[in-house]
Formats: sequence, structure tokens, C-alpha cells
Amino acid sequence: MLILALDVLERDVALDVARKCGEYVDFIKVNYPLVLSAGIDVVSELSEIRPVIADFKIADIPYTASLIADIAFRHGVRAVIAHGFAGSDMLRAVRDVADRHGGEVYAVTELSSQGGREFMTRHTLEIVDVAKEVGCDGLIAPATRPERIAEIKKRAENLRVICPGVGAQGGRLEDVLKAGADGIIVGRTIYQSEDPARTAREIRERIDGLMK
Ligand code: O7E
Repeated sequence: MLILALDVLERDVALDVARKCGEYVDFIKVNYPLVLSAGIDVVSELSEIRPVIADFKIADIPYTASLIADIAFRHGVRAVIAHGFAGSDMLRAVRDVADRHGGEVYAVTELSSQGGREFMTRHTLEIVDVAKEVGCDGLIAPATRPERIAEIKKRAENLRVICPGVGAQGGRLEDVLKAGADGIIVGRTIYQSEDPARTAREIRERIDGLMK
């Protein structure tokens, strides 16, 4: 699975990159930089090109989390990303909203950055357990630490594990897939390249070759 992290700031650029790369990616992940600069309607427009994962990093009290998830699904997204550290009550609230819309929920385990180690790593496997209990569809795990992906995947059982941090953050595609990831999230390596479509196609081909 290849997920394009579309962290560009302009609507037209986002739609252009999405159209060019669409056939090579399974999902487009939309994060705050794009929505805060281009407006939420860009999510609906992108959803017409490829299924969108709304990466609004939901981490709030259950009520507010439900509102955020509901807005995302009403704009046509297929899935939302919520922070596991916010706890089971919030994940359950987001799961309920997703169920009403026939959507999916991914829970973040530990961030791929150095800071992800400061607090989150200690609780990662507990977060995996909670995500399983709540019935999340998948987990976000750090491509920068393949040894962690392997642990998370083992504990995750049938939850999908998708990993940001390949390329710009130093993670290597081969290591990540070997560790058991079901997919990778790639942003800058694709949208900042000279030819995003070609780069997306090359990554897709490498994934298909390695996952055969
Ligand atoms: O480094 P890039 O440019 O390939 O982009 C990576 C994207 O994944 C970017 O949108 C970033 O916000 C996101 N991400 C991480 O990089 N690390 C994480 O641990 C988690 C995410 C993410 O998508 O999860 C949502 C919190």
C-alpha cells in the first residue's frame, strides 16, 4: 500500500499532484498544512481523485473528537487518524462516528520523530492493545525505527500497519516492508521531486516487487 502525504499548501498544487500521482497511490493523506491554508473543501475534491485519509491527529475529549471526525467524513474521507495516547474513550467515540459513515480509523502508536521516543514509546504496545479492543482498522508506526514496526506488527495481529518516515526522514522502504509494514506513507520524496508522477510510479514498482 502506498499513501501519498500531500503536505503542500495550495489547492491547485494539491489537485495537480494528486491527479498526476493518483494511479500509483492507494490513498491520499491530508494533513493540517493543506486544510488550514486551502480550506476543508479541498478534502472533498481530493476524495474524487483517490480515497482520502484525514490526518487531523485527533487527540481530544471524546465529544470534540467526534465533531472533528464527523466533519472529515462529511467531506468524503475514507479514514481518519487519531492519536492512541488520547485513550480508549476517545478512540471509541471516533470509531462510532466512523461506523455511522462506513469509514475507517487509524491510531497513531509512536511518532517517527526523535520526540516520539520521549514519551510515546513507553506506551506503544498498550496503545496497540487499546486500538485492537476498540476495533480500529489500522495503526501508524514509525518507518524511522523498523525494529519498532516489527514489535507493533506482531502485537497488532490483523490490524494494518502503515508507516510514515520513508525518504525525507531517513527510513528505508526495504527495511520497513521487511519489518512487516502493510504500507508506507510518503510525502516530500514524491511531491518535492522534479517529476512526482515518475517518483510515485517508481516507489509503487519497488513496493510491488518487494511484496510479491
Ligand atoms: O516526511 P514526509 O514528507 O514523507 O511526510 C510524512 C507524513 O507523515 C507527514 O504528513 C507527517 O505529518 C506524517 N507523520 C509522520 O511523519 N510521522 C508520524 O509518526 C506520524 C505521521 C502521521 O501521518 O500520523 C498522523 C499523526
